Amino acid sequence: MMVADEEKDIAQRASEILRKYGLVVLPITVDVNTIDQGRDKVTQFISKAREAMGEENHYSCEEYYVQDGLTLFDHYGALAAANRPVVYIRRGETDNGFIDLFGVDEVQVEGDEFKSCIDAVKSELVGKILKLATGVEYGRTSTNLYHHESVMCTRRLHVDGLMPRAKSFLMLTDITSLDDGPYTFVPRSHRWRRINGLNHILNRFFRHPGADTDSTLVSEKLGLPLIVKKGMLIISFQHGIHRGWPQGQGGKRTALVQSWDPGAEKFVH
Ligand SMILES: O=C(O)CCC(=O)C(=O)O
Ligand SMILES: [Fe+2]
Repeated sequence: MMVADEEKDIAQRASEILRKYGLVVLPITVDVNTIDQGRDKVTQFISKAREAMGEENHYSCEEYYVQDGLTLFDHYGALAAANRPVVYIRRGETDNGFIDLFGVDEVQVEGDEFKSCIDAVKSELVGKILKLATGVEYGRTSTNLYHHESVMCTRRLHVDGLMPRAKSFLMLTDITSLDDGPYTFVPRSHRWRRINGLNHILNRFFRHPGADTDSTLVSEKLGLPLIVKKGMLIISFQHGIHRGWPQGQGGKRTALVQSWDPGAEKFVH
């Protein structure tokens, strides 16, 4: 599922892999030093915001919002539409402590390094690969940063929805083992329309306590964790089955995430 550096037409090859497996991993042209600098600056920004919040459960200033749980903005749409970046610390039985940063384009960090990383995750190359794989024009929606540190209980296998959607992930840290909590995908599951549709109906009908989009019919063993180095770009169909692998104590993962929807022209941040 990996496109080698030297392949002639990377976009063409990547689109074939993506169409077949629902996921492709390719190298991107941002040097490691730029990635390290960009990542360190944005994680410093997150630490600063958390410190400013102190013992409260949310805090806001002219530059950003920070919230522990859904305390200020209480659903995804509101977080994505906020007029400033939001450092959102997820709370709950699963994904507790997962930091989801909304509005990364507006985060004020010194230098150009973080901006270069953002440009890479939203690059036209991704749009081109999606178009070649599906025949449909995909547009960018939200751009986020995921920061995981010792998130030991993550949401199990799921789909983001039944309709075609994609995300590109630019890894800003090396994933060296399962303890780092790799992104995990069930190969070819973007084509399992009947299973995914049936699963949705069953979850509703039997009042499954989790989300309707949980892939309860699918064995966890089918998930392929992606042990990838920083600078690798993962493109994944989110109507395919996926999860974040549960981290070990001390495990770390930071990634930029760009969402893509067919026909979307809305640019949130
Ligand atoms: O990167 C992860 O941990 C998975 C997150 C996820 O399910 C998603 O972005 O849709
Ligand atoms: Fe997901």
